[in-house]
Amino acid sequence: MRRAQRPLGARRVNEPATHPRFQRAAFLSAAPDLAATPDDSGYEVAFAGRSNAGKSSAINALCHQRGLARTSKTPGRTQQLNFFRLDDERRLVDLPGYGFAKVSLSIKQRWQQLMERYLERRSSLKGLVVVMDIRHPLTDIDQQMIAWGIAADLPLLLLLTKADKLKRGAITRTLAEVRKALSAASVPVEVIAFSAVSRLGLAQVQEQLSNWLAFAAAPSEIADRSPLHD
Ligand SMILES: Nc1nc2c(ncn2[C@@H]2O[C@H](COP(=O)(O)OP(=O)(O)OP(=O)(O)O)[C@@H](O)[C@H]2O)c(=O)[nH]1
Ligand SMILES: [Mg+2]
Repeated sequence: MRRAQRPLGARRVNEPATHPRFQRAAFLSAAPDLAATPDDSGYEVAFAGRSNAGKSSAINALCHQRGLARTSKTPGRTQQLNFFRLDDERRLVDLPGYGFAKVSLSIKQRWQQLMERYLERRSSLKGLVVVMDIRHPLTDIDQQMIAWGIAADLPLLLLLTKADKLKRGAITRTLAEVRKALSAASVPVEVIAFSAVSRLGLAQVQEQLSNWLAFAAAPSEIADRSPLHD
């Protein structure tokens, strides 16, 4: 289900305002382990990625709230699963970052077990967003995360973020490389160039997440749809 890409140079002013369904997001809880996670019911979408990749910034951009998920220049800031409530049955999750240096093997193993189990067992989890710096996508540990997502049969959205740091040609090349690398995946994979700064790709992310979270289309969206494509 590839769709035509939005123009890469699209400016922030051209992006539609965030839908109220995301703007309403509020912090729900932080869980250090699976036992502390909220009820496993309804619909959940999780954001995974290397430390400092831009997960929390992506969630904030998506929800139009600067301080919703805490961002930091210090890698490894988010060490718990942070849950954000969209409504009674829908949540976003900011997962602990991975790949940061200077942590012990036992912390790494604990993280690995937590991620694998969460992806495998969480039945409300409807899709996994893997956030990668567009300048260094698909590192070994990203590929491990993607492999766990595929093993758990989760549809994937690969968000190539910090696209504001690259020129258009390099963005297009990287998009093509990452799509090619995942072309044989056994789950649906969408790859989007994104920037929390310029808001490039924001509308596409909202659309994908709205599908996963089973938000009913607003009446105006239904009216816009051609009957041929219903
Ligand atoms: N230029 C640019 N900087 C970004 C973008 N997204 C995030 N950043 C910066 O990258 C740094 C890390 O962003 P975070 O959102 O905190 O990253 P994170 O993945 O949540 O990191 P951890 O919580 O440590 O796992 C911050 O200094 C952000 O301001 C982006 O799209 N463009
Ligand atoms: Mg974070």
